[in-house]
Amino acid sequence: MNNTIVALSTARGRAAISVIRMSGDDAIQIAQKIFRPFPQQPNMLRVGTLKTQYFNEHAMCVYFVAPHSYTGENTVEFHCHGGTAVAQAVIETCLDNGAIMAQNGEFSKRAFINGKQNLTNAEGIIEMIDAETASAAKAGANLLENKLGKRIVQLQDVLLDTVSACEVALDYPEEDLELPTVETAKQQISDVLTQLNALISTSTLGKVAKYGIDVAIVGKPNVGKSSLLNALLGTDRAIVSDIQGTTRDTLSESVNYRDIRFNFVDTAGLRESTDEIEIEGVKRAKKAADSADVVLHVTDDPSDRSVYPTVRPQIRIYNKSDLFGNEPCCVDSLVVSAKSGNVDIIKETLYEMFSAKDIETSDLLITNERHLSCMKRAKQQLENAVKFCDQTTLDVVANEIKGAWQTLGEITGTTAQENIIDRIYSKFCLGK
Ligand SMILES: Nc1nc2c(ncn2[C@@H]2O[C@H](COP(=O)(O)OP(=O)(O)OP(=O)(O)O)[C@@H](O)[C@H]2O)c(=O)[nH]1
Ligand SMILES: [Mg+2]
Repeated sequence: MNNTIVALSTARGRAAISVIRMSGDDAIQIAQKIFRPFPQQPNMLRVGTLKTQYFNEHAMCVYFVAPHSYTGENTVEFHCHGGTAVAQAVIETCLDNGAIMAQNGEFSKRAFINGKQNLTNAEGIIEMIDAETASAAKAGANLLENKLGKRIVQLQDVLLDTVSACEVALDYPEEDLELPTVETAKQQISDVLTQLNALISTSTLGKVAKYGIDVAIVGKPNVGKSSLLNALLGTDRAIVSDIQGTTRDTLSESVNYRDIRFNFVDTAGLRESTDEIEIEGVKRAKKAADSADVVLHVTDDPSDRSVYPTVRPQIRIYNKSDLFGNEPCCVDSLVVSAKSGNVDIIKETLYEMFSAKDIETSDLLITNERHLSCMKRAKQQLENAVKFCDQTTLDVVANEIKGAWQTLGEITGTTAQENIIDRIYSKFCLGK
């Protein structure tokens, strides 16, 4: 017997419509009591009246019969007028008739429990909801389509074959099966490792697709960092002045370019100072540079060949090219004029530098840290297994392979612990 849960599935606040979802054993009976005329068959919307204690809501209703629903349970959706009060009244009516409020992600968690989705599907849904660029949404859609899930199951199948072969050899040692098995095991593990490494290596691009590129703009005072930020954003975001030390705090702002998100941070001009606030500003500037994916080291002096001290990749930007005249300069750098506003060359260079174009053609990118960490752990276990093949007995090898199989299973959720599953679903919004 499963509780019947109810929640608003669309966003809160003023809107054209709101969708209220109910799922559980009694969902259809409750809906039949409050909505008339009730749809004659499942999966079809019907217009009718939903009676609340305050007013009659002219709405639409659709129901789905278990297991043919998102959650795998009996499910009902009411499509009502938008806004806060209508949805609230409809939810209250469902509660009065025996439903209980859903927790965050509870509909999806029930879908998982009923075998309607695996963890990577669920994480794909979260990524799609959170996506702010089409590339981030595409990464989520790939998860939702189970592209990663299928690849992981394939790798797990190979490992399972390997373990079974090892166990046969262990059970029948007199058959002298051990030697060929060790060689086959090694080969199979190496194949899985190659595929795992290929997947892991897509995570760099996956990060670009999901989060974008963090770019810190640093340099001496007055070189035009804030002007550059404004030009890159196409808005008058930061204060610009000819007074040195205008920018004191870091200022972050994002902009999309060719479907990639660039997260720019403007920073305080770097110089020695006795001013307490400026010292803090410079400290923050350095911190921003050290945590960025790439640093734009800005200068307005064509003879300046200095390098900003950081381990991060950097690009030297000569700004104020409108003042340079025709001096040929700076082959190794980008020459721009923030004043002219045309700074697309910076975005284009960053776009190429991070191979962002490959996102379009990519089939599957690892965008989720949990998946990446499972893969890295499985990789370690398989590398141990290969090592053990030469050093120790087959049972130790088999154990390590089983460990890797288990670790990979955490990705789709077949071997994941309850608390991991709960953590994933709690990230969902209410009503999802
Ligand atoms: N001619 C010309 N002037 C520019 C250009 N970019 C910025 N400036 C001027 O340079 C001065 C400093 O610009 P800001 O953008 O405030 O410089 P900043 O590097 O942010 O300075 P701080 O915040 O003090 O570190 C302003 O007077 C800008 O108008 C440019 O491309 N050409
Ligand atoms: Mg500034």
